[in-house]
Amino acid sequence: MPDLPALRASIEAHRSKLADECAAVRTPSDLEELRNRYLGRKRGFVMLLFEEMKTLDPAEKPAAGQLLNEWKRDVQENLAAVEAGLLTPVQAGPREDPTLPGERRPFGAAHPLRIFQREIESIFMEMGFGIEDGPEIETDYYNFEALNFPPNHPARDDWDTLYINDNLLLRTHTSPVQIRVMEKRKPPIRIIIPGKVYRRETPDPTHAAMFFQVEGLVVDRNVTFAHLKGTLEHFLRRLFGDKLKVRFRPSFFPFTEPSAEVDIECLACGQKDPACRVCGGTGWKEILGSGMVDPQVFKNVNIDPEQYSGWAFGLGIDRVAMFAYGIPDIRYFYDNDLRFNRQFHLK
Ligand code: FA5
Repeated sequence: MPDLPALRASIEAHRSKLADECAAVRTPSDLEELRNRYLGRKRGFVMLLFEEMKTLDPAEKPAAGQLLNEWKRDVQENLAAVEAGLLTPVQAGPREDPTLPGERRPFGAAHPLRIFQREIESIFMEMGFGIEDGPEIETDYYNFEALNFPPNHPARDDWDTLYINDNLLLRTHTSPVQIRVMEKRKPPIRIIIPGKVYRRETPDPTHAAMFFQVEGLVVDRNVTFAHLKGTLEHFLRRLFGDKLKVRFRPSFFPFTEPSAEVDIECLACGQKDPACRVCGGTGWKEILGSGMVDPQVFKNVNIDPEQYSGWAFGLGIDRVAMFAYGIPDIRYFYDNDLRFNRQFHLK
């Protein structure tokens, strides 16, 4: 006849098996089978032990009853936990198949404009230029006033932009960084400043409302327009080849005097298509503005124009990249179409 210690030993034996059996459950029918084995009304282990309890010495029955009730609750809790696990998607789904090919995570790639910017940077670095940057949200002072655009000057209209308040705006060019650099540092200065700029502009094949520029600034003693011309021609021929046709056209910028815009031959139509959408049939496309730093700008940053001279330029990276890559519309750069973006590679 069983006694209390024997009953306790039986419970312990089942308890240690139950943990393994729960861990092996994979499907709802595995769980049902396990539930029947332990809690089935007729032959479940728990029920059989309750039957055995009836044969115990009456003095042992209360303790045995308590032990069995705890064990039954324990079994129910374990099975409920297994059931909850089966309901979570990971366990409910099919088991992992290690023979399936892995998931391919797409690699990121540099944007074509970034790739082109690096190319420009490396040509200027070869010539001993450093690289600087500055804020895209600018004050009126740096974007306009320090560059010789007094308030209400009509030249501001060509550089109209989005204002954050009366004093803060999205910069319209990279030229304000010239001022920031010259305030901090005295000549000799030889830098380029790549970055994003913003304008109030109606987009068309060669104009965007947000685009990239790279500014150049050289300040030293005895710097002349010949240095400007030679450096820019060298740069453009390194980009497009020795035979590239380049022309300097007199122009006006409030912060340079004299000023010139630089055009290159239209590489989209080869100067042959009177209906070309890129050059409008002129055969030339303006890619940058440039000039000798105006003496007033030097005075604004406490550099003596009697001792120093300098030149500067501002080039549209998007415009030049269009020619370099044969892209007929500037807006392709901003469509975020991966089929377009993936065609460009860092050299
Ligand atoms: C300027 O922004 C002057 N800061 C350039 C400068 C710097 C002159 C230093 C003298 C000394 P401009 O507005 O012309 O100038 O712009 C310069 C270049 O940016 C243009 O030649 C063109 O290549 C590009 N660009 C201008 N507007 C757009 C636009 N809406 N979309 C794309 N590129 C543009």
